[in-house]
Amino acid sequence: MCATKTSRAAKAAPKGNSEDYLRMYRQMVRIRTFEDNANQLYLSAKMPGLTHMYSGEEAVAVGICEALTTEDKITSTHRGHGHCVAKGAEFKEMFCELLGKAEGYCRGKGGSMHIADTSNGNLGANAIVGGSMGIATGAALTSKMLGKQDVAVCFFGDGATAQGLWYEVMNMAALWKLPVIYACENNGYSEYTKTDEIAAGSIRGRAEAFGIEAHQVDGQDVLAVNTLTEGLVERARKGEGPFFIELMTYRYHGHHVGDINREYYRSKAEEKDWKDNRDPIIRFRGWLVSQGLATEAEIEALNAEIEADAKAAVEYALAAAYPDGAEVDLHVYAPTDPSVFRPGA
Ligand SMILES: Cc1ncc(C[n+]2csc(CCOP(=O)(O)OP(=O)(O)O)c2C)c(N)n1
Ligand SMILES: [Mg+2]
Repeated sequence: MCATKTSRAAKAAPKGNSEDYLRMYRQMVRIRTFEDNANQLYLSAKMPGLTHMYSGEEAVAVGICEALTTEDKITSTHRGHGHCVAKGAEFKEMFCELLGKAEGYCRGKGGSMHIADTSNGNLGANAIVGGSMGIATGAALTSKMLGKQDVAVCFFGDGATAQGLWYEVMNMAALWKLPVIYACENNGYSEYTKTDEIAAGSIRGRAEAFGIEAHQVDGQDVLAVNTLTEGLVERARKGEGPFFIELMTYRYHGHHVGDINREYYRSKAEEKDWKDNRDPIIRFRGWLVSQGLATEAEIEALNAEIEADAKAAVEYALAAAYPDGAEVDLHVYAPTDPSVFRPGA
């Protein structure tokens, strides 16, 4: 089951009913379940290449994407499965993409680090750290030039703030008041290095230097993330953007699935503390039950249903066909007809 798709009209209904909360829980569990199954595929040597797990950061993607409509755009990172699921993607097409199968979102030619789902406004993951900053800013410029009210959210990590591109696009976005939200997932690490050891000053301060309103939020609290983002998205639609959000979060796995011996750069005690005391799914599950919005039995049933969906999608993807070798160049290069780049031409 995927999240209910929302048009802008439907989104006008205020948040706060049990359906919204349960959908957020479902989406976070779908991300965690997807990642657990993807990790298994890697460990059993059924998936080509490496992949970067989003487990632990679910409240960031879900809290933000739940504030967006299908027409709003996102750009994603090398750790992009969570963004893709949260923006409305289906397990089957995602697993097919990870396995290089023809029914994948990019016909198996993108893989984990380039997965895109333009039908849901996901302009794609990017293996180039910070590479999607220009794309999101361009999407926001397009929205403004076409007189639309679509917002673009740019997901990136703390390490990506070292990229010069961010400073170029923030300057442009601030000058032209573009409807873009820069969402920095600060998980404390850039590959195997603590961010504190490589980043001078505060990350928020860098956005503020361009006159951009900057916020920090607990990225393990889906409701806090969602409430903040809802407000900023509405203001961005009115031309009050751009905005910056620093989301304090943590990745549970290594930098990538092959990074299993991590003690030389972070302790097991630190990992345990985040998992035991700040897990976004456990926290939200407890809140749902305490508010009488779901029983433990209903939550267990939902978890089991999602697990079954994932297993079925994995089986489907494993059996699915690879793209035809004759199509190796198809859908890889941009169209050469320049008129496709001119709106209205
Ligand atoms: C331009 C570029 N430089 C370096 C790399 C190698 N690299 C891949 S991920 C990564 C760290 C990214 O850290 P962060 O932005 O914090 O994201 P996280 O992995 O923590 O989600 C680096 C340096 C790359 N892929 N692209
Ligand atoms: Mg990081």
